[in-house]
Amino acid sequence: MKLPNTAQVAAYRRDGFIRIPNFLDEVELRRWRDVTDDAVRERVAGTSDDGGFYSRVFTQCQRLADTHAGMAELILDARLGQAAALLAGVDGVRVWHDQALIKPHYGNPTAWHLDDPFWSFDSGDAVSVWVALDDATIENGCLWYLPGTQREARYESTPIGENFGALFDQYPQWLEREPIAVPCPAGGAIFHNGLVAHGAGANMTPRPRRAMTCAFMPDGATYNGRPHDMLAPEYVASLRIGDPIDDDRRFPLVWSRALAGSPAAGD
Ligand SMILES: O=C(O)CCC(=O)C(=O)O
Ligand SMILES: [Fe+2]
Repeated sequence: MKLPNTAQVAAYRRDGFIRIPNFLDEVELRRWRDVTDDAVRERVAGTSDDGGFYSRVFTQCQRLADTHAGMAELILDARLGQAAALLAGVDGVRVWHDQALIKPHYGNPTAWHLDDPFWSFDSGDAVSVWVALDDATIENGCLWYLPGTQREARYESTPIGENFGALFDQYPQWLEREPIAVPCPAGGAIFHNGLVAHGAGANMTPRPRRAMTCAFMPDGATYNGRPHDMLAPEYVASLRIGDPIDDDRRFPLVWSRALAGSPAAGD
């Protein structure tokens, strides 16, 4: 697993995303694929596709690390957290949620959206990693970004629904911007800021486009009052707006400068 270098950190800070090809080596990629396939198979066993639009945007499985030991090993790898912390420029990161995102063959596009406004903390430093388990291409629904939009975003959520461009009703000033397609080879990773505008095209191929992702919350992020499945009722009951979301059991600290006893240096 590769840590971002100085140029990649600078590009991330400017654009709100960075692609790191060869993030995983071949052995690691095989493991990420096997573990993700197994964890998803286990999670979806006995459930059925409701046939709705969203179920064909992707098969989405969150918090697989909570129920699958192999996935926990991958997601709680301190190097993954260190890469995220280094890009965001923060002293520590916690898992908000991992999620497998398997866009099925001929799957629907992923509507343009921002991530952080769905979440229970407001932060300009939230960072997600998106690991390509298959080559993500223009044909099968790779990610697209509007560079720099993380600096102009507000904490208002747009549904990831059938209305592909609904985000632009909220941000008409972004309609004139040119989006960047970010194809990513299998084993590569894209890191993005939780406030940067992004989406993905339809999968125009007869094969799935698999990705394993994780959203990291900067250590010290505080509760904003927004409900979310990640916050169990008994935990919400213990939280007041402004309290740090820092229960180590629910939101593990994957990497912190203090624990590592070293800077988040990448090169
Ligand atoms: O995989 C996709 O199509 C969308 C991914 C995404 O929105 C994310 O990782 O935040
Ligand atoms: Fe997203």
